[in-house]
Amino acid sequence: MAIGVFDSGVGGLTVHHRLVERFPRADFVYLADQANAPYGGRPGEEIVDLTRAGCERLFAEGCNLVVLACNTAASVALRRLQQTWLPGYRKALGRPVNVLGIIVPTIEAATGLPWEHEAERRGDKVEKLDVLGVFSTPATAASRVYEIEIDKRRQDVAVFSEPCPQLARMIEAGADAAELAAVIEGHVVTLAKRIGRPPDRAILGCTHYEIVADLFRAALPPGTPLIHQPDATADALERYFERHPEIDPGAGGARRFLTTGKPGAQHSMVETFWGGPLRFERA
Ligand code: DGN
Repeated sequence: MAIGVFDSGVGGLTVHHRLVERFPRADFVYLADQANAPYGGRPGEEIVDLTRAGCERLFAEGCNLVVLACNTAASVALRRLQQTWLPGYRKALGRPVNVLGIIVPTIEAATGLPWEHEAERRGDKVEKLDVLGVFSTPATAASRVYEIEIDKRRQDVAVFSEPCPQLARMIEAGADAAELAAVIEGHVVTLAKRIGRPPDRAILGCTHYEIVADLFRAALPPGTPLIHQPDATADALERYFERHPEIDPGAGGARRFLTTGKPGAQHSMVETFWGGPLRFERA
């Protein structure tokens, strides 16, 4: 049995990478739906259908748990799939399976105690949290999931989402750093103008953006803490396995990478981030 990690493309590798470090003995299957990437500008129904197809594929590969390492899929499709598809599918499959997202863990890290701890570890400045900036795809921003979920926990925090329509596509295509930096700086400036000042903390609310986290750090005022979804997701998954011993993550240390797009190597920015070559098989 294995843990499945799903994204429209290479962004979810940022989460996968951290999960592999945290659960080295578990078996992992990563699925990139690159034939349909990016998801960020698609209608909601399409995102739901594509996400369900991705989960089915990963369950068919023997996964017991699928982590939607994609804010767009998690914000638009997760609740729908958990409520209307998963219960029946689980019965039909005859084994315990589940689908988890990354947004609630990220929000818990951004607004709760684990954050203070994380910030100290990284040497970031810990300040009172008044204004949180969220950089994401247009679909995630339009879902208002960060605003809604944060408001349930902290009414004293103002959330400003900044949709970045081109960024995931550029990262997926391996655009050069100068081009990416210019786009990121533009979004940081726009967000600061809308707020009237820079945010106190920022969430990279698209897993692709973690690959260029250094460019966000450089564009934001020095010391602005960034919330890291991969860390937050790994923490949440650890707690999940404690509560759900029936979900078996495997113990063979297998790593498979599937894509609905072009099999083979990924571009160099992804391999640099990953720390070595990555071979994708056709899904
Ligand atoms: N990496 C994904 C996310 O976190 O939203 C999706 C990127 C995309 O498909 N636009």
